[in-house]
Amino acid sequence: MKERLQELQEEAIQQIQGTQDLKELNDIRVSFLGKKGPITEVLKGMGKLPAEERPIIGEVANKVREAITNAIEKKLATLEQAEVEKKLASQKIDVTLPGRPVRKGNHHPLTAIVEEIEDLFIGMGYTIAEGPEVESDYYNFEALNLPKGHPARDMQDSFYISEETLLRTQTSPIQVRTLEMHEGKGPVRIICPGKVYRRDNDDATHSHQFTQIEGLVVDENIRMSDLKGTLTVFAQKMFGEDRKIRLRPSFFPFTEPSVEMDISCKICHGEGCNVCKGTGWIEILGAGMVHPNVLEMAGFDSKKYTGFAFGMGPERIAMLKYGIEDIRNFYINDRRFIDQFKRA
Ligand code: FA5
Ligand code: MG
Repeated sequence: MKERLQELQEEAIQQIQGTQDLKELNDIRVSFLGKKGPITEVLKGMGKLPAEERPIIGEVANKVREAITNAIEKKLATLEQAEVEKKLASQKIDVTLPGRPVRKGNHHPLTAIVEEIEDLFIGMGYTIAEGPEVESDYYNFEALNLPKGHPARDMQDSFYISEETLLRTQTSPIQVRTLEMHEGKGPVRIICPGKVYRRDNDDATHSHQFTQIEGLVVDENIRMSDLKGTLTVFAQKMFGEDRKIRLRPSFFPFTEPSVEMDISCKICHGEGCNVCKGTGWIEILGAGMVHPNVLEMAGFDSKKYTGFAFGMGPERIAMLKYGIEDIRNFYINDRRFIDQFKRA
């Protein structure tokens, strides 16, 4: 019996030393030390031994168990250590690898030009006003001296939402909203940037959704010369003194007299091209002296107060300033286009 136990011990230790695998090691433990294992089997036969031999065999059996258990624990420790080292080796971090660069964003060129124009007018004492893009027929047209059925409504093909609401076709309704808020008292000096919508056919200089910046100044003794001076300062700051500016007589129902301002084309320098449609000039804004009807409807005394207003297209201004040949570039989100306008 003693020999059998010793054989088992040798056999177990051989197997334990031979394995390189944690699971296999556990299997060895179960197979030798488990309830159905050979050692338990041997001990079951102890009852047949003479009484004086039993404690001797019992002691041997305990020693064998202890030896196997110790061998397993030792092996377990080595295998676990090896496992940790393997992990460390495979998950090593190379701290000398270069990092991934973080991409810096930049302003969309349209945002940048609107902010530049805002800054310019804020510098001249204007404040910024805003209004809704879904606008009532009253503010977009009627209060601007364009009653229902007025032929000049056709100048701006509109997206109607219902009989009385539409996507604003211009930022001019903010003129009326601002005047109403002032309750008949000047001075008023604001600019209003925002999106506007028209059923225009898209081409190099027209988009069905575009941006306008409205300007409005109302006070006592405001004259046409104030408008002209303001627009000239604006154009020179924006485009440089060498670019040509011209004011043409025009018509808007909400201004009288009315003008439009053109800037000489940057693409062809006045010779005529696709962008300026062969004229050498590009229209950037409409303007004029606020019509007395508009002032009166908004609660201002038109005998005491006069004013001027203008509405410009920042896309057109950016095109002229940077030589952009197609307005659609602002809306197709091509990074190669947008990234050219990174600020220094
Ligand atoms: C107006 O919208 C008037 N509300 C401007 C105004 C304001 C006049 C205050 C008098 C007093 P107009 O339709 O011309 O006017 O448009 C003004 C500017 O918006 C144009 O000069 C042009 O720069 C720009 N614009 C007009 N239509 C488009 C379009 N489809 N795409 C891009 N820009 C446009
Ligand atoms: Mg026009």
